Amino acid sequence: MSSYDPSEIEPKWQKHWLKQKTFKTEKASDKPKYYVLDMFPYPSGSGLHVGHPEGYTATDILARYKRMNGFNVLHPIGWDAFGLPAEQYAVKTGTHPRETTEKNVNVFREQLQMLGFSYDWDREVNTTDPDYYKWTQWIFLKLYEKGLAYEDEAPVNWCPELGTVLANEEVIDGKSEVGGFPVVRKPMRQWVLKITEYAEKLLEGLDDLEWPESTKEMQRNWIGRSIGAEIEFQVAKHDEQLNVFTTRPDTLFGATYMVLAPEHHLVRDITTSEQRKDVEEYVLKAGLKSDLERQEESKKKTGVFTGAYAINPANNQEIPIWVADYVLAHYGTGAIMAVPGQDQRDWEFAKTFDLPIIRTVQPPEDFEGEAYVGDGIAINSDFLNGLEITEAKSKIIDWLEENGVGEKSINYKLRDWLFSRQRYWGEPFPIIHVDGKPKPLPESELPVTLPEIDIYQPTKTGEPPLAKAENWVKTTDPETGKEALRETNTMPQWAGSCWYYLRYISPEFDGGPVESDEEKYWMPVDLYVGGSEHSVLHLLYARFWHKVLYDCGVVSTPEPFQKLVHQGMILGEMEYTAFKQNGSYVSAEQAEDGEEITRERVSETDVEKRGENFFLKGTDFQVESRAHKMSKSRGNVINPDDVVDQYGADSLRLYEMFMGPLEQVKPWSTKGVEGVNRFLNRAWRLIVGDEDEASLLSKDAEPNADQLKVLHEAIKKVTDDIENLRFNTAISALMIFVNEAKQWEELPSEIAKPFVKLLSPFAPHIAEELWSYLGSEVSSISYEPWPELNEAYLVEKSISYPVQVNGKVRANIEVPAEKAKDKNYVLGLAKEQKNIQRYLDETTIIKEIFVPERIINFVVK
Ligand code: ANZ
Repeated sequence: MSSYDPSEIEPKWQKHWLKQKTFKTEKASDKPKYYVLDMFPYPSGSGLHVGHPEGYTATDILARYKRMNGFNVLHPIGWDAFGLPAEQYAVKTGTHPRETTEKNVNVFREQLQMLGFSYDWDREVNTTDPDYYKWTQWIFLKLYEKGLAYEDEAPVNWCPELGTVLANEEVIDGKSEVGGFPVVRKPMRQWVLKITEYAEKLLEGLDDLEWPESTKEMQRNWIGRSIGAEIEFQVAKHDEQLNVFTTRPDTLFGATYMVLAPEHHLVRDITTSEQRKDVEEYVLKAGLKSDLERQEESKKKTGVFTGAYAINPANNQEIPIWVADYVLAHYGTGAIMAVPGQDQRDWEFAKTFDLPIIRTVQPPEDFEGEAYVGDGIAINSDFLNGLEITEAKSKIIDWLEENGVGEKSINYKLRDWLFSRQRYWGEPFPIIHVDGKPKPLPESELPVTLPEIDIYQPTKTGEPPLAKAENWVKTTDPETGKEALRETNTMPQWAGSCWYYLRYISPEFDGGPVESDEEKYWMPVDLYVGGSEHSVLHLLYARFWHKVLYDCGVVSTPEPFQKLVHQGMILGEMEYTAFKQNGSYVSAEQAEDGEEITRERVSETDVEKRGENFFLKGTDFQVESRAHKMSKSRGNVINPDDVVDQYGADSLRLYEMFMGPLEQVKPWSTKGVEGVNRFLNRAWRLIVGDEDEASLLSKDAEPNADQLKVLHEAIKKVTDDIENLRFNTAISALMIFVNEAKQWEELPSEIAKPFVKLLSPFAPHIAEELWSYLGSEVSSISYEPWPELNEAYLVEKSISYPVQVNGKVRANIEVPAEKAKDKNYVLGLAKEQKNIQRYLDETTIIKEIFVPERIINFVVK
């Protein structure tokens, strides 16, 4: 028989699956459903990287496993294809982003098919397809109808280099997340989505989701709910009130000054003429900084006095009002009461400007810090004195409410979502402007398709590229026939990925984004796998849209993704460094304080692992081991195509699942790929054989108890492990099976078949080939029933012990499994054997050696 050749069998089965539409998903039925979803890729120009197949193999294993367990499985894929790179490429080369996108999609599709993923290719979606974005626009109209989309002239994050506005989430340390270009604040007319209206629902919904706790926590922090109070301060000698939001109303007696954000509307009204010049200068400078810069903790506090005073409602004292940029315009009320005794930022500010500090919570005796933020008893606080913080809080809130100078209040850090971009390659808004006012287009006008243009570059003024498509921009209001202008902003890339999981359910449906009966059957997504970089943005935006669609009656579940798992990043190969001192090797640690140290890169084959550490082979010299992120500049990028060429797709799939727990960050290892490839070869030889090794397969042999036990142990472990997404240990169990089976005289078909089924979700090509070799009548293993566990076979009935006298085996005894570790019982039984008694008679036993479940040895004189 010929040996295992993935390059022959893999393309063969891939063609077969496509032609037979093996993985075509049935519509809603009586069968139980399982919806397993991948985060769809952005089809970049550089093709698939090894991180993609990690999550995609995990979901594919589940999809295949569930099909074999009788589930109707929805396992789709598509393309998140709007986005900046295709547009930047268009700016450079003039190639239409549509062309670039189509080309890249074709490459991605071929690569995914080459890996044998069991997607239903008839359900492929592409966010840039007008038949798709028609419904993205339709959802926007729903948001608009519900008052959740509005235009706002607001200071935005403007990135001159990219020529676009960015969402707060897309700005990191004052630079664009993509490209790292400087971002400045600039007022512009923008579309904004009122995600804040859903803050509470987005928080509550998290509780029942099976998501990583860390991801839920990130969303909670992002939403940032704080409970506190709003308090009114009268501005002295003015008819104005100053409202502040505070989470610590209990510290009101310690408020020694007030701070306004530079953008606060009162700044202009209350600043005295003596202070005017300084204040105006300060406000101007602050406007150029991003929120992040303004809040940097290490930063020295800056500020300026307005000349005005406020009256503390608790004790009627006048306290100065300052302007400082550590107070943000759009959080709370954009103004604070400053309590330097209890707040570190206020403490630093008070120290810088020599403002009074009053402690209102008693710090512990040994406290040496500055502001005291811990628990304690209220002091210097009149009627609050002696109360714990929580008691003091509710007492002062009651007092504020009774006196009409404040009330309990909840604040969220979450801001409304800036939803427009000055780009070409995005969804056009279904909006026209008539007499300068925005007006939604009727549904019958959808989709509003992107016009053809020649120049994709946004202008330096921030006017979007679409503004250049004059014939497109100028239109008429379909309802009144009046002249109108189209909206020229486009939606951000997040839009298409907010609802794509719904489109897969009924990709052809033309009566709405999703067909209702199908939606009721398939939703929610049972398992969603994707990178943790999406913990907040995509996963929060999608939940927001889903909740709006739920409130509109379009979907039937309040949450889209029931269970979520993040695959861990795959790093480059581990790099090893040995250390030399004066020309000879030393351990990495010894090298630290010595002189004349040189470092030497050594290869994986020159090191060995002991415990958690690596050593130069055969020595005690420890080497330093480190794995880095894959990057072009480091030259450690592994291309999945190369791995498939050399070892086959099944080896790549198996290896990525065998590397370690799915969620862990782990380094690539070529040796590891070779290892799983050897395993597949062994499995092949076991069943099919090759020139060097005969097959052990026997069509008529009856399985014996031992073989059944080995098989059912594998069934138990693999099944359990797949259910719990522990793919690495499932693969170990398959390896153990093969190693055991290799020692048998023959391999009964009735054992080989279930084994091949267990292997099939992991390595589907070789499994199909072996399945047909084993004489199957069906065209694919994909719908064969998953092997059923029979616990009865797992029970160990008896254990046999060789019994030695002075190291020579003189007898064998069978011990009931439940007594096999009972030393006295086993030794007693051994001594009763006639053949053993012969050797023990008339001599003395010096020593009895008992290795549980292994061996017995009597040492005699
Ligand atoms: C007085 C006080 C005393 C405060 C104290 C804290 C500690 P979170 O938990 O983030 O909601 N604050 C309110 N609005 C602000 C703004 N626009 N910019 C910067 N800081 C602002 O924090 C709420 C607290 O942050 C509020 O409670 C306020 O300071 C400050 F011992 O008021 B606190």
